[in-house]
Amino acid sequence: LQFPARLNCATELLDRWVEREGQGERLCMQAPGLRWSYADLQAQANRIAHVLVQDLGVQPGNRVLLRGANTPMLAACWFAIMKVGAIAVATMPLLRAKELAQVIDKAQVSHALCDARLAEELNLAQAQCADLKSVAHYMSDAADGIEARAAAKPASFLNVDTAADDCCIIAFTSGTTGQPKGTMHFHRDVMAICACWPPHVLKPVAADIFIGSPPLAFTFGLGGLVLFPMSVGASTVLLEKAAPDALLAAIAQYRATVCFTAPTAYRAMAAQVKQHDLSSLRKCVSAGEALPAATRKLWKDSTGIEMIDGIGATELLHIFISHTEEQARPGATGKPVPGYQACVMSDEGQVLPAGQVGKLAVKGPTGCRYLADERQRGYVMKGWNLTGDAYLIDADGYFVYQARTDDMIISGGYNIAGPEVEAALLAHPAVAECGVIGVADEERGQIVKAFVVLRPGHAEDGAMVKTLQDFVKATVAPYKYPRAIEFRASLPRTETGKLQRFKLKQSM
Ligand code: 3UK
Repeated sequence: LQFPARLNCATELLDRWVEREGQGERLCMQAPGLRWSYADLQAQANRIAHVLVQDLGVQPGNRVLLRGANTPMLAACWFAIMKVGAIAVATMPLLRAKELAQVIDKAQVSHALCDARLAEELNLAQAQCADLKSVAHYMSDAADGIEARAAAKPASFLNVDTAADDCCIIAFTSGTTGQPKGTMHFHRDVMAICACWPPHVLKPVAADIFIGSPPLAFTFGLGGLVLFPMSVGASTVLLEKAAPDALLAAIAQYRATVCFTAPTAYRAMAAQVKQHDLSSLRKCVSAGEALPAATRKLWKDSTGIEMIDGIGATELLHIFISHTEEQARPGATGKPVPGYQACVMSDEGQVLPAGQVGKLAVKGPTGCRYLADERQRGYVMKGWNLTGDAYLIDADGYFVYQARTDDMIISGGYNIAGPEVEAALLAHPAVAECGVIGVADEERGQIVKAFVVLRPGHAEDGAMVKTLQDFVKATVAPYKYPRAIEFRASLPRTETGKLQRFKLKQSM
């Protein structure tokens, strides 16, 4: 992949369609009650860029925090930040003041653009943060709100002439343990992810209508719901609320063709597809955590669609191992995305042969650059990014996910991957969701314990425990069966749909 030395991703993803391709009138973004063409988004981003420079004093290289649910205004603010050569620090809508303050301090955020409806926690954070000079609000009818200021500005803006390797994104990992880590990405990284996975795996076309649930502060959402559709001149639907039922209704309403969400959401949606017209849907992408074979099958049986699984990471910006629908192999994540290389390594850094479980190592046009964090040394070794996942490669070169390396369960001398036991449990019709962890045991070191959410109409009793244990023993090696099963009404998950195993462990 070659990029010119000077590159601004807003020029390539947004202005290009209006100025070079003469496609300004094409539909770009929709939300309830709103339809923006590429020209509309460009004009809005340009006006906000003027607000940033003239009213707020943002300079190239400044870090600008974004806070808001998925909306076209959030996307317009993101492009405005790119246009002025600043760095977008997008944050999850549910973050509280303390977490926002950590992000502001760590990333040395000087300015913030915030959905007025989420102002409170950021105000509390600002009171503790000396770096943060100004907070401006959008979705507000105040006279000093972003919309009012923007309306008074010209609709054209000359983008700052950034270098391809100027930083433009600081994305924070969710940080299940310890302080959240900021990862830096350049303008060329943004263009690199658009050039790798979409054309080789997703194969979107300009007529596609993208939709999904991941927040734009999660790079899965930024890529899937903004960058990828715009890289081919397609359109996107941005939903503030995208719980499974709302997402299904929106797919039908907007006649969406490409959906991005997490495995658990597909599982929940599969149970309700009958109530909705999903005939427009063409491609369904699953990422964030492993896609169990049972969930893939459930979705295929209920919609006829073969899902596209892909593993990505904030550190690598987007998906690096995946597969097309034709190459789908239940239980496997796929093969390295063209442009990326991947292998499985021993703890000593030796490349392991097929069939052996080890550490996933990835190399490609994007990679990890932690912002001032000593954990960089643990993540990147000799140019290989170590994602913290245990994988094996099967005889046909497919990468098969095992577990997060620190989640491997060691019981009676056996290594057991919790997700494999979860996948076995999820194949049982009574199981809605489950999570498997290792819990300390005097005799075996650890034992396998499953937390199970049952579908309505099933009894949480000893007979069900026995049924599920026997069911698992019938499909995986018997030593992996969950010796303990606890029923729960729900499981702890992050805003990105990931099971929080550490919370299950803490609850013991
Ligand atoms: C896990 C998966 C198995 C894996 C992400 C797509 O999830 C994303 O980024 P995060 O930084 O987490 C990274 C970690 O999540 N994971 C993600 N996808 C899969 N495990 N199968 C999968 N398909 O442990 C990985 O190391 O939150 C996903 C695009 C962009 C992203 N940032």
